[in-house]
Amino acid sequence: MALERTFSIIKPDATERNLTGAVNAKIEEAGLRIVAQKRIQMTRGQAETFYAVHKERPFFGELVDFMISAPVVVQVLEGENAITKYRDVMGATNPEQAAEGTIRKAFAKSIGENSVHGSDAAETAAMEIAQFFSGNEIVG
Ligand code: RTP
Ligand code: MG
Repeated sequence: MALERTFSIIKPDATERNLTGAVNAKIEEAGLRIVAQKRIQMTRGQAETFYAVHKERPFFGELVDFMISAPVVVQVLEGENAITKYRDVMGATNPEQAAEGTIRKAFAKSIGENSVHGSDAAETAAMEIAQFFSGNEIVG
């Protein structure tokens, strides 16, 4: 299979606890390559756009408030089957259901403050990457 790219966010609960390197170690151990990365303070507008698919959900306001509560690290990850592979490495949304060895099992605090985001499909990966990175910032 050809190389694929996915979009990742190391969320505020993880950056606040200085876990950026620990999360990146799990990403790299899984065979994914970090081909773009920057630490940013998301604006409310950026967070609302990013999670627009969830805007009717009861947790939307809480989710946006959380995503702007501290800096995040946005990333592009590259590898074979990167989208599915990263979802596997992340573990289930709710850390209580996340498998042993996954990022969320190791680090997530709750279903809301769950340490990482990863794209769920090729189309969303392309959209999410384009929201935060220009082409010349990604070096594969
Ligand atoms: P993500 O989009 O962040 O990678 O997470 P996901 O696919 O595993 O989960 P999704 O259903 O897309 O939910 C997006 C994020 O919203 C927060 N959430 N809070 N309080 C709640 O019940 C609740 N449910 C979801 C989480 O931060 C989740 O990652
Ligand atoms: Mg999702």
